[in-house]
Amino acid sequence: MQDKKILTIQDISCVGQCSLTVALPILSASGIETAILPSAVLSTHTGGFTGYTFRDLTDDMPKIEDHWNREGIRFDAVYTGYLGSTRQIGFVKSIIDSTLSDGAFTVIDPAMADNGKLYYGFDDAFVQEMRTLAGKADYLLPNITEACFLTGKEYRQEIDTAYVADLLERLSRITPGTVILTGVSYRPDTTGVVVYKAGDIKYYEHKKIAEGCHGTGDVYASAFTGALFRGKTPFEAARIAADYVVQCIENTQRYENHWYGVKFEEVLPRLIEMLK
Ligand code: PXL
Repeated sequence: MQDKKILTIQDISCVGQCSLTVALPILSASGIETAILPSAVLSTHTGGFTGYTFRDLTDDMPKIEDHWNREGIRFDAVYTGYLGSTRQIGFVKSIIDSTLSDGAFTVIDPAMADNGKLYYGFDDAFVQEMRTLAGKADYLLPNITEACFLTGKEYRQEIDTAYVADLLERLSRITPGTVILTGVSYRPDTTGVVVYKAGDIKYYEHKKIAEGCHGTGDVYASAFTGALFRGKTPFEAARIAADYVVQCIENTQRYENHWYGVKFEEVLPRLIEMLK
C-alpha cells in the first residue's frame, strides 16, 4: 500500500458530468492512482434536472474510515468536493486526520453554491460546517459565491480589485492555506483565477466563453489537483486548469444544447500534454 495515491471525496451523480464522473477520469489521465469515497449517489446532479434520487452515504463513512485504518491505508493527498450532509463534514475531517501520510496535502473545493445562490438542499448549518473544513485546507478552491457564503460578504455580480482583495483577506481568516479563487471577472469578455497566499495576489486572466457552464468547477478543481500532485506550482496548476477548462467549454460548444455538463473527455489529451 506504499504507492502514492490520492483520495477524492465527492458524490456520484450517475448522469451529468460532474463530481466523481469528472474527477476520476481527470485524475487518472493525469497519471495518478485515485481512490474514491462517494459522499452520496444521485441519479443526476441537482442543476437543472427535477425529481432526481439522492442516497446519502454519511453513515458508511466512519465504517470505511475504520476499515482503511485497520488496513493501514494512507493517502498522499485528499481532494474534497460536493458533500452529502452537514453531519458528513465531521466524518470527512476525521478521515483527513487519520488517513493522510506525512507531507500529504488537502484540496478543499467547497462545492455548494454558484451565481449568488446555494445549491438546492444546502443551508446555513452546512455553510458553517464547510467553513470548519476550509480550516483544514492547504488549497481552498471557492468560486466568488462560495467565498461570499464562507466569509459572510455580500455577493456582487460586478466586482473590482478592492472587492476581491477584501474577499481574499476574509478567506485568509478561515483557512491557513493557499486560496484559488475562481470566476474572477473584471471585464465582460474575460474571467480568471486568483492565487492568494499571505497577502500575495497573482491573477491569471483568460477569455470568457460562456456564462455559468455546469460542472466547470469540478473540471477545474480536478485538473488543478492533478497538476499539483504532478509537481506543478500552485500558480502553474491554476493556469493549466484554467486553460483546460477553456478548451473543454470550447469543445462543448461544438454540440448543440449540451446544457448539463462539459464535454471534457475529448480534450483530455491536451491536459496530458500540458502536464508534461
Ligand atoms: O458541480 C457541482 C455539483 C456536484 N454534485 C452535485 C451537484 C452539483 C452542482 O449542482 O448538484 C450533485
